[in-house]
Amino acid sequence: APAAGPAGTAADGIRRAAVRVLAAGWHGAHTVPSRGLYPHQWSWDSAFIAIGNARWAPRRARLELATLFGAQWADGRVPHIVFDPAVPADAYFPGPDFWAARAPSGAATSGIVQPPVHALAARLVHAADPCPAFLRRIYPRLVAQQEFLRAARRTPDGLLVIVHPWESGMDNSPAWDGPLAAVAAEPLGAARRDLAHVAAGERPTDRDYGRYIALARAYRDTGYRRAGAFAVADPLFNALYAAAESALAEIAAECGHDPGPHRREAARATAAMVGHLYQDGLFHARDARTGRPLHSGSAAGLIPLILPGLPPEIAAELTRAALDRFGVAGGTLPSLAPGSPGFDRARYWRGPSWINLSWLLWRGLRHRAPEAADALAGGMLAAVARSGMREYFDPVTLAGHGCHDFAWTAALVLDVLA
Ligand code: 9WN
Repeated sequence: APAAGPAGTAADGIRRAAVRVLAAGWHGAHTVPSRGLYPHQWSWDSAFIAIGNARWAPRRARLELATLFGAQWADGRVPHIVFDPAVPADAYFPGPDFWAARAPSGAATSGIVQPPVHALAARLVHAADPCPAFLRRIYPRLVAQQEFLRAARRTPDGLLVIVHPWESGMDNSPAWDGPLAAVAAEPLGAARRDLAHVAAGERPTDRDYGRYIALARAYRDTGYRRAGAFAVADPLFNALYAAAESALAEIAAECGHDPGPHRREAARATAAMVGHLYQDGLFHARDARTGRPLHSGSAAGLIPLILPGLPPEIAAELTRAALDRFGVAGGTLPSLAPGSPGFDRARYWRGPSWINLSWLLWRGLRHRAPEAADALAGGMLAAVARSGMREYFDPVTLAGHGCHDFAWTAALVLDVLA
């Protein structure tokens, strides 16, 4: 952990820096992940941001979620980007013209989703600053978000699939290399904007982008109803879906509704993951088109530790994997187990440490392996003390990578410090 400095403790300095980043990213009703690289509202970013804002500006936390759910579609889907009309259309690629989608509210949005962290966020926002009216308003929205996933994305064996790597939140994870190899890359039709902000060696490749665009176009051209040639069951996405049902059970009880159906759905989703995605001490994604497991060594496979109903023997094996294969006792969680094919300490989701994954695992380990959880908490603080609120970090040296002043990094270290 960082040492105390002359101007107060190191924790105070981190807190002040985090609040500065969140305040600078606030746009009146939502927060941008990064002012240059990601100038709109992103779905799972907003959930993490709300969790941090709840610690110092709870009204902003509630408004963040309300704004995002204000752009929810009639079918319940929460789009992964809500475009800010005040930002030039070409500031981010692919922008609103590419996605060509509108929510009933009139907001321009994308048409894909991201991991459903929002019910957990709503529960934590309420716990930090109780507001029954907020919970009552957001509850049916959160239920509709889950219903969309069940209706549109559930396979016969009870798992949810994502239809685009961007839906995983871990865009260029090596887990997707196999299924993506079957997708023909297409010309982008416009310039990548990300490379104006971040070095190419820290971002997905051009070939990745050609495939991302081909898949997004194929889905778009069916009115976002039938997906292109990519369908995978991801343990991170499925774990967050099941965790959302557990959070919804608590929210339902607070709102005077029956928590039973949510509890049962959480248990059912957990059992489906254990039955189909767990092998040799880790959860693995599965290609829903071929039925094959995708053994990549992705840290997504540890995130089911957040599930309260995980069988204890599996929780113990996963904890062992976190310690032995990912080395979390050293304080960092690499996004890919070191030594796995494709491991790269600087390139995006292929090795660097991300604060959101560390935070999720920290929560999962707190009651199971408190020493490992404390090491992760110390490691998150050490990373931002060394390099600032960067988007991701070298898991060995803690050097910063990606953009600066990244909102969920700031938000989640505030939560760790609370
Ligand atoms: C595509 C905003 C988002 C995060 C994702 C992260 C990155 C976008 C991009 O940025 O993805 O959605 O342009 O690379 O991978 O997890 O939500 O911070």
